[in-house]
Amino acid sequence: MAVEQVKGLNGLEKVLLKDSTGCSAEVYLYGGHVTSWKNEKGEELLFLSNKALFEPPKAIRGGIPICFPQFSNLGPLVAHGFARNRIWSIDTDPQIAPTPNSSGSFVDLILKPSEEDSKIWPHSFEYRLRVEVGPGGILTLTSRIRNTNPDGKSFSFTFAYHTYFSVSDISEVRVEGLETLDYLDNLQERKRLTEQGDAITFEGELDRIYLQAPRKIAILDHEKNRTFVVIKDGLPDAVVWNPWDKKAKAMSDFGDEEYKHMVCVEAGAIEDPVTLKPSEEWTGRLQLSLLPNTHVGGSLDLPNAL
Ligand code: TA6
Repeated sequence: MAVEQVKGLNGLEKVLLKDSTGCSAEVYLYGGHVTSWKNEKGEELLFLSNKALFEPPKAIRGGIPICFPQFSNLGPLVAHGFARNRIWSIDTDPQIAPTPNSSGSFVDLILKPSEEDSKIWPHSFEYRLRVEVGPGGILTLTSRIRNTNPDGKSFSFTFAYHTYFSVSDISEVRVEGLETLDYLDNLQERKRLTEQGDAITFEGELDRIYLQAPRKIAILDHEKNRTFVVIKDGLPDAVVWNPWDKKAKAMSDFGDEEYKHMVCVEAGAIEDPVTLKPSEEWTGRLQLSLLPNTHVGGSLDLPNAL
């Protein structure tokens, strides 16, 4: 187990995590942003654009951006809120017991609003984020958001872990677990539709918010013969996004061909905002794991280990 704080790109601070099997992750204090998750063979499992800018206030393109206190443009704030554009701190008082005899390694980060933040979002909060790698290379992000308003006021927010998965070829990728669900189609002014397919495949731009999605979602990469498994708690919805060629060209921090090698599957609380009274705390947990095959069809009856 190893936890080390070092200088990352452009002198931004990052924390390196390594578990007892050699699996690793790295998280920048800028944005509380996980930018790498590697298996025991050192294979990178998250997508990070070759053109990602590590220059505040621009969000890092790839990895796992944190969307808080607003997902997308579902409110008055900048798209996806401001948590991913802020420098977080190491949390020296995480107020939670370490996972008992875990073989993993973890870091606790904390974000509190600045005076500037309070001008655009007039609420006090403490956002604690634990990033843990292991056991067995599972990457777990646990967000705990507490309302610390002194004035007795509640607040509401929407949230997502905007995870970019690295895939060999988007045309060989299937997302399973979202069949028959209703979704809001961002390409049709968020029109509500119902998923008809027996899996999601990609032949063009796709940008959908699946509602009340199951706890487990699988992303099958046939070319690499591996499956990512997303397990989410406290996060009812799931966004699936690939920008395809036109949108790829329109993003200055994204390579024109990079859409072929990534897919976003984002666990979130989007359709129904989370509302907290003062001193109430919400928890949203994301667990990512990798299965060495693509035979997970059917009811996604995954090994209990997950
Ligand atoms: O999660 C999908 C999405 O909302 C897309 O509509 C697209 O805007 C993507 O997020 C990236 O957003 P960003 O602000 O990071 O460029």
